[in-house]
Amino acid sequence: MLKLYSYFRSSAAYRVRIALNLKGLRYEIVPIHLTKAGGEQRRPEYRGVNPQMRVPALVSGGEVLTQSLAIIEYLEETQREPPLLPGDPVRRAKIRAIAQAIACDIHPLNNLVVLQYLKRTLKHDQASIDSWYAHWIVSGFEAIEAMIAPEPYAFGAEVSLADVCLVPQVANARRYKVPLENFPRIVFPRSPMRAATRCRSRTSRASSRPTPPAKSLRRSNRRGPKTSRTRNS
Ligand SMILES: N[C@@H](CCC(=O)N[C@@H](CS)C(=O)NCC(=O)O)C(=O)O
Repeated sequence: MLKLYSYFRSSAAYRVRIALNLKGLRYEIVPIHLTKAGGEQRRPEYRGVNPQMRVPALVSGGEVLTQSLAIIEYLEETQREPPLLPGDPVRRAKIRAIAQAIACDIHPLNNLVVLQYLKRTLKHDQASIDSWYAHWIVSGFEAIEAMIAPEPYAFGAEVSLADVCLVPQVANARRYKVPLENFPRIVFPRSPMRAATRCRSRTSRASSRPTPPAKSLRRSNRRGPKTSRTRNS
């Protein structure tokens, strides 16, 4: 079975959970708590899994794969149905552009290590950090708003890699109370987006959504309670 090192609040891991569930793949989650006890991602055991000390990491056939977009493209190549990238190269490039606008341009500026550096090293207060966080989402979303045309998904009638990346980024924006009323296209496809957000593995019925892990260290696709105060991306 596939094994996903994941943190419930990680939007990068959330992308992979959505892709796994859309494709109906069975997987076991190994929770890596990013803030508890200095961050489990920094422990030597996990550093051995992913030297970047970040989630997600996917173990498939004994190989460790990292970087959410690389993992999703691997899943796309090994489990084509349902496709997250269309056959047409132009549409594929446009979908990848949205995925990269989120994963390469917005998210890295709001990642946990960045927020911790702003707080602990540069001594910014929480209000400035929240403003930083909102700024990069808003400027990124302004561009993305002009690049998609929900019909009802970001690029047509079928869910794509763009939606797989948009859903977690919108969830982050909502968690930080970033105003989204100027982004009707991004938030427009409410029911289909919700469907993608909540999509469950056909085999395991695991939810992709950010739910904290159960008390046990290791769980296999079980849902936990709903809230936590920890802030990160
Ligand atoms: N580009 C990477 C980003 C991975 C990443 O930064 N994950 C965050 C959580 S969303 C993380 O593990 N952060 C650990 C830390 O900041 O210490 C990907 O797409 O997988």
